[in-house]
Amino acid sequence: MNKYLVLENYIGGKFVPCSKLMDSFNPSTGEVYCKVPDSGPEEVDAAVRAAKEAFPDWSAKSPAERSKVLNKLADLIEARLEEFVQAESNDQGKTITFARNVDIPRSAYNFRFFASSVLHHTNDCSQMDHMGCLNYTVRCPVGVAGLISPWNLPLYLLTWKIAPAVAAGNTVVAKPSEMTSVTAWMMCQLLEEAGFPPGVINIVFGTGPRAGDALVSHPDVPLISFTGSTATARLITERSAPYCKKLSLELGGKNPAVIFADADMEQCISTTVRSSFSNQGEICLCSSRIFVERSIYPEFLARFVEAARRWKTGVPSDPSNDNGALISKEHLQKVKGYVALALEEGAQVHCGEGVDKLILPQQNAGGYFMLPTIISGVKDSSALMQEEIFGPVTCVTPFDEEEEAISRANGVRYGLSATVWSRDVGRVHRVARKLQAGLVWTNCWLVRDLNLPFGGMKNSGIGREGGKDSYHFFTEVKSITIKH
Ligand code: TXE
Repeated sequence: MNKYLVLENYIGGKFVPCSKLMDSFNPSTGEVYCKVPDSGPEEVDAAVRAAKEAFPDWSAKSPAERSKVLNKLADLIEARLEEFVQAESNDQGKTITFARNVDIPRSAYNFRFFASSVLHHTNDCSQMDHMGCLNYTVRCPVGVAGLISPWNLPLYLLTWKIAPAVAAGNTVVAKPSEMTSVTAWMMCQLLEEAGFPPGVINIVFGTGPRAGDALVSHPDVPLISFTGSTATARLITERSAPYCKKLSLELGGKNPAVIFADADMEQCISTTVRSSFSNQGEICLCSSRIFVERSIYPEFLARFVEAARRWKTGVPSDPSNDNGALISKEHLQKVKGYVALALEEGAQVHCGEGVDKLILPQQNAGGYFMLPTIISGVKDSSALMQEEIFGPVTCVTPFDEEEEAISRANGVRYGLSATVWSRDVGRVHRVARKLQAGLVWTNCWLVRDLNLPFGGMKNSGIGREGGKDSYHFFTEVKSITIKH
């Protein structure tokens, strides 16, 4: 018997072994957790052919028929919730609690939500001035959708793409991150029982430069939905340009929290700790630049540091821990590198890395852990304030005027999300409208409704996902005119 899980691609309704395998690690121990196919153009091509073959029948089904299958898959994921939770935590390093409360229930809910929302879209119909003509629109699925997802919320972000794509009648070839493939593979084991015909959902495992690139540059994949880094999005844009593919790009962020003196301090601090450090800071929506009005700055900083120290980091399987391990050794080094840079630049590290000590059990000594770290005294032009760190590191800085805070908050190339804290209703509306971000939360963070548009401005992406927006992305509109 194998010591590790050995994953296989899922193509045309069958598990297909891959001749080349690579190691994937358990971030909390640093040990190999599973072997993942290192697929290339050949495997991707086989998956695209299967998806192409399945498209005519799947797209001809009524939304209600497709919806039934999606709902059944949600039931099956929920029935095996604990197995998925354990696997996601082992594979990604996140706490069992986060996987149990967020990743897996929301993955199942993605199928339920899009199973329902696809039943409620309507089309337009217009009486035209011209020669008594009538126009109506229809929306058609696009074909084979290429879906590429990252490692921070593995099954959740993968199903956030698969569910709307197949609900709208497309067939898919999906490539999860090579670092977190296990829950996608587990989901493949449920597809037949859920009622998905072979070829509707195909999953090919592998790296970005091989499997990902083969998918992006495949001529029979007219649409790519990608979540990941801005650098990779640039490559994807270039590689898909010769085929004029439809692209949706959900990228990184450098999200500001703007905190005014009249904010509810208690609520603001507990939420900002959560928004800065949840899931080890490995969420594209995490706050990483905290602008605080000068009159409350000393008090805020002291209480924020105190609260961050209470945010418990440790073994992911311990439900009392708030944070687990970061995704990889390389990523941990990169994140720690930013703290070293802060010290070189003369900034002050208040807690976490280099200040506090993390004690771990012997078997986790090789894991990729890091404590929540708060830094002040950083210039806005520093890499710490400009680049996405994607770890448990956040910078705090004072401001004097509302306009100053807005302009500094907007002074980065990203524009994904922002939070604004104030009891002044006029101010929160005013500031929210001026912030360059696709999502603004006032006096809260990460309150989500899947109907609402999700996505970023500037270098944080192109397009929006969620309810109607996902439906529009995964379909083409056709305008039909009839002379009567
Ligand atoms: O992302 P990549 P990485 C940010 C975050 C993080 C940084 C790097 O700042 O530190 O990106 O992470 C696939 N063609 N985010 O290197 O490489 C890859 O296999 C096609 C923000 O892991 O963008 C994986 O499936 N595909 C973010 C996916 O792209 C390619 C979440 C994302 O990997 C490819 C993750 C290629 N040439 C990282 N190269 C967010 N917005 O939530 C890679 N991939």
